[in-house]
Amino acid sequence: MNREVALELVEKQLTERRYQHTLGVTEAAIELANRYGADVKKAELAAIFHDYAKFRPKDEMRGIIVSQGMTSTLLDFHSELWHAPVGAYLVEKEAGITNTEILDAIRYHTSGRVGMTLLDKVIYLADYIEPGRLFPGVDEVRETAKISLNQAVIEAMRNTIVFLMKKKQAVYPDTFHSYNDLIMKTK
Ligand code: DGI
Ligand code: FE
Ligand code: FE
Ligand code: FE
Repeated sequence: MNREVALELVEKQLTERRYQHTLGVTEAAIELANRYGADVKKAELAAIFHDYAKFRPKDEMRGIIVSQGMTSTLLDFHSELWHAPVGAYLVEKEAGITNTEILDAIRYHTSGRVGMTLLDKVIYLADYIEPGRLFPGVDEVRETAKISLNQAVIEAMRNTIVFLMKKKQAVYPDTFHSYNDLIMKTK
């Protein structure tokens, strides 16, 4: 699928603000893919579709998680986590994207996973550092992203975990597992 068709499909699913975020993630993902040797076309498509399910009603997402046999513990955690796996499912079903690497990068873009692929990392990081993001500490991560993909993903995960803890929110176990996995693999 080409960029224009993909953007048209996604634009209908999102608010203007979220669509602008998506364009930012797409540019960031292309840049990271070029820098770190990921497949640029796959990075572009995964970025365009990564937040496809962001505005689906909670009941619809819950229904898909149950009917598709997705990890049921997801339902015990914040509903913000749901749009990633549900998005992977809907992007295949509604947009006809079948490439597993692209679908996995969408599926794991919020939590990460143990054994993240190069493409998973590119999308995770692009989502965090795209130009529209204003998180405290994001500029540091942008700088790290120029030097080390793994270190930058670790910093983004650490910031996210700390942010959630400060808000006294539960942290989804996959988020910790992804962080630990990268820390132990990266020196
Ligand atoms: O969809 P985006 O806003 O572009 O970004 P995202 O998909 O990376 O994250 C969506 C939200 O999910 C964000 O507010 C942070 C939150 N989040 C990320 N990891 C966890 C989490 N929330 C909980 N409760 N636990 C997590 O592990
Ligand atoms: Fe997201
Ligand atoms: Fe993210
Ligand atoms: Fe996003």
